[in-house]
Amino acid sequence: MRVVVSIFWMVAATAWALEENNFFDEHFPPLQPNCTQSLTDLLLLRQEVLLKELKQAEQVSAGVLREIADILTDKKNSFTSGEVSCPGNFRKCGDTCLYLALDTGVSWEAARVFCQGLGGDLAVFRDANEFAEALKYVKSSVAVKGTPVWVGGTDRIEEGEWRWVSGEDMPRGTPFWGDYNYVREPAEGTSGNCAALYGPDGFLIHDGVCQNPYKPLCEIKLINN
Ligand SMILES: [Ca+2]
Repeated sequence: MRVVVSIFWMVAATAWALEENNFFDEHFPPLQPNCTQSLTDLLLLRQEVLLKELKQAEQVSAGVLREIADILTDKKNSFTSGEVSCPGNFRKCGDTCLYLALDTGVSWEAARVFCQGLGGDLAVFRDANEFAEALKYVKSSVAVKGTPVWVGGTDRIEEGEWRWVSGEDMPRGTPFWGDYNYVREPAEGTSGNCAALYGPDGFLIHDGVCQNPYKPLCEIKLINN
């Protein structure tokens, strides 16, 4: 019992001594203004780290967006710059695809069916540029300069009313139509109702006999044309 009482008094005395010497305050001081400052610094540091992370994420996102933009630009360029390929034996001429079937010699109507079987029709020339591009291709393709070539024009429905197979009116005169014996074509009347590129006249257009076996000049239009 004496031992227990002694221990109690020792503990009480120690507690009183600690209180008197401000032991607790020395080891666990109250918050000071500089502590608040440290907390502010910590929050600012955290904000700075977060901002850096955001900036890195932003840079990565910007990089990905640039890649996507480059791919889309390449796709757009390949689509608009004429890299769209022509099918089979067709060759790109200006804004369209042409195929001169040199192994085929048939009537104008059979030539048209032949081209339609390839997914196109006999070639038409909406302006002088298209005509020039087609002539360049035809002249580079034929070995025999006299080879006559069918194109998609006719006045079979009404004599003298020349129309493309696309339904549009055919232009007259230069640079499309040629001359025969110093007479401007078309000049064959009802005996010549189908349009042909006539080799001896530089492949300018002449009105030919529709049953003659000429070579089909087929055309397939490009998707964006
Ligand atoms: Ca005619």
